[in-house]
Amino acid sequence: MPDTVLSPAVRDEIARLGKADIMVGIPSFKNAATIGYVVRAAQAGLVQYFPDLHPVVVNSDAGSPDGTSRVVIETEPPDYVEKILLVRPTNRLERVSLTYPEIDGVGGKGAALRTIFEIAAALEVEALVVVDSDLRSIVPEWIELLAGPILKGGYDFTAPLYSRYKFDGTITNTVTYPLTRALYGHRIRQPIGGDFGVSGDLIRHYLALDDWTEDVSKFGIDIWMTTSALAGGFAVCQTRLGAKVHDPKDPGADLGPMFRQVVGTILRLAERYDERWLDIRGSHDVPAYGFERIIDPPPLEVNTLRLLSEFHAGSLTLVDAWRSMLSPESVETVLELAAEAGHLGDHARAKLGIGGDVASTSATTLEMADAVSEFYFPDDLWARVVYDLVLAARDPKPSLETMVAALVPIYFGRVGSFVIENRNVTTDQAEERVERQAREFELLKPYLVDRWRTQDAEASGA
Ligand SMILES: Nc1nc2c(ncn2[C@@H]2O[C@H](COP(=O)(O)OP(=O)(O)OP(=O)(O)O)[C@@H](O)[C@H]2O)c(=O)[nH]1
Ligand SMILES: [Mg+2]
Repeated sequence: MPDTVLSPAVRDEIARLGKADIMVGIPSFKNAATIGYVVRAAQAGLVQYFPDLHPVVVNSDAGSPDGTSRVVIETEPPDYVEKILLVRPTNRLERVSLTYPEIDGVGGKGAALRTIFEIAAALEVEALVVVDSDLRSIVPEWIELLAGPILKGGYDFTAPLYSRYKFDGTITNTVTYPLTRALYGHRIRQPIGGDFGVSGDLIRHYLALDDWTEDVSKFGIDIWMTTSALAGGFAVCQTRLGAKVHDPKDPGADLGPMFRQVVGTILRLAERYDERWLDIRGSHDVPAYGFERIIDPPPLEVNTLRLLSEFHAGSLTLVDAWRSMLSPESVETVLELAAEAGHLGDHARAKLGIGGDVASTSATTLEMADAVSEFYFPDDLWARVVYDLVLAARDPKPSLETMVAALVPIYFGRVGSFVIENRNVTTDQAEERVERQAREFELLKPYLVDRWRTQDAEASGA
């Protein structure tokens, strides 16, 4: 690990803190409105559940102009927790907010977490909990739920399990869950949930990997943490956190760059760790910690027409890229579907009286989905498309970034179809569809493995 990473200010903080047993790390970027609550919940969790340990809370901020860091420093100190919870902890809880250094000029959630890992390693903590700073639904118990398996159960990595609204977490549902499950055989339902527990050993492993690509320094970090833990053979579990309520995002409007960073990372790691997944068939459950929860997460609006229109628009500009990265059969079907998305979208717009700008319509998710209800993007086609990408990513042309960017409109088509198919069902029923699709990925894994091995044979014969 290069030791130039930590700035003098961070090194001073580490010297001041000395050692700690448990740390909560919070990455942030313009979260002044929500981070105070997250910090108070983290403090309360540490004081209430781990009164005998030496705790520290570290906020790693991007230098946010909205005063995020000031909110952290000025929010109620740990003494307030002792007063409201009537606990007298053995050790004083320390609290730090710092601006993390960029990595080769790149800032982002991953860069923030690298600094958190560096500090955790320097303080020699046994358990690190990482939580997002835009969380509304975090409660003190989350700290115990995420750290407990590490401190009490001997696990190295705790992934979150939450109830999310049926249309939230679309990158998870369409790519990271089914692909991680089919490749590595572990059914980790939220591999990029953002809230994790990590052991001291795994933190050192992460730092030793020293793998800070641009994507990992941004939103690729979550799938990188999960995949690196799996590929490294670490003991992994899940924990039941209840609902995830956070700043919501509409998949068509907000998730493009995140999709590229997450998917770029998962594809790159598939190439790197092929030895770890080529022989795996099927999948198994991953132990879950914590008491069951029954919670209805708040709904989220999705602009389905925009998703379909982006899919169609992609087919007009990206057809060459699609031909170079997908199998010939998949391309033809995808193009037919994109054309259909275009037609159905035009009809629906006329019917709903939506003009040129589909982004600013007041039509509801249900109205839009009803208007294009015939559209369907099949599970097996989506699984093949993703596997084609895994294969093409071995020798990406012209680059992995352009390939993954070209996948985005197809992903929008798949998400649009998911929204349409599930517009009238409960979140539990939609969950069954996510499972159905994940099973399809497992079923079609030989499609991937056979082609992968053929490519290997061709490469060694050439
Ligand atoms: N330090 C830092 N933190 C960031 C940056 N971008 C995002 N984060 C933090 O990473 C966490 C997750 O970011 P969100 O934008 O909420 O993304 P998300 O919740 O994973 O994404 P969805 O589930 O798709 O909504 C939050 O705590 C953000 O403040 C960044 O550039 N720098
Ligand atoms: Mg969020």
